Amino acid sequence: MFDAFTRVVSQADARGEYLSTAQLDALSAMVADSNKRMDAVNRITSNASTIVANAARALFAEQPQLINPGGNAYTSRRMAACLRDMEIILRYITYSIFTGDASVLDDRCLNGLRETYLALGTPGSSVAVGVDKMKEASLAVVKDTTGITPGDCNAITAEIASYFDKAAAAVA
Ligand code: PEB
Repeated sequence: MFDAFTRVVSQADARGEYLSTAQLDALSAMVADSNKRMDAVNRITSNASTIVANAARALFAEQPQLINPGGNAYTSRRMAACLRDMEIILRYITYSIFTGDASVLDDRCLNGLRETYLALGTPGSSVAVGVDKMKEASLAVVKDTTGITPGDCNAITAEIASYFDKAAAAVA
């Protein structure tokens, strides 16, 4: 598991080189902007259950066959498993946003997930739609300017979007 700092160190070490100016500048920019990162993690974390519930509701409204008899989220046991899966994915995405690196999401959540869904007969493409809905909801809470000093959040929101896209692509 890497974060943005250890990843750069690992890459430099693999080449036997000192950290480059470009690497130091990039990390320095990341530190300078870290309040945005912390705010984003905090906002998504504090709204996690709403984000998951609304995304699931929207997914089932679009794909009602999932909750009809015989569907992949039919019975409360499967519904609970589905909501839990979405919550797990969102949690690992918040870790990646915090560390500025996708490896925790890759290694501990997405690795083998496609195969797990195949084995379970759970439609990965539907999970991907759920993840996409969590992305929209999460970006909406992150971009909400109520009660904050407005600033340029394009870099952090693009990075956040990339973690959701990675999770959706891993199971689609
Ligand atoms: C992944 N999900 C399920 C299982 C596992 C995961 C390992 C099998 C064991 C169990 O049922 O608990 N676990 C999950 C995960 C990690 C992990 C992400 C990462 C670390 O350890 N059903 C739907 C929707 C979708 C869904 C499309 C969006 O209709 C999910 C939610 N996952 C779903 C369902 C099951 C499941 C299990 C319904 C139960 C499948 C079944 O038993 O039939």
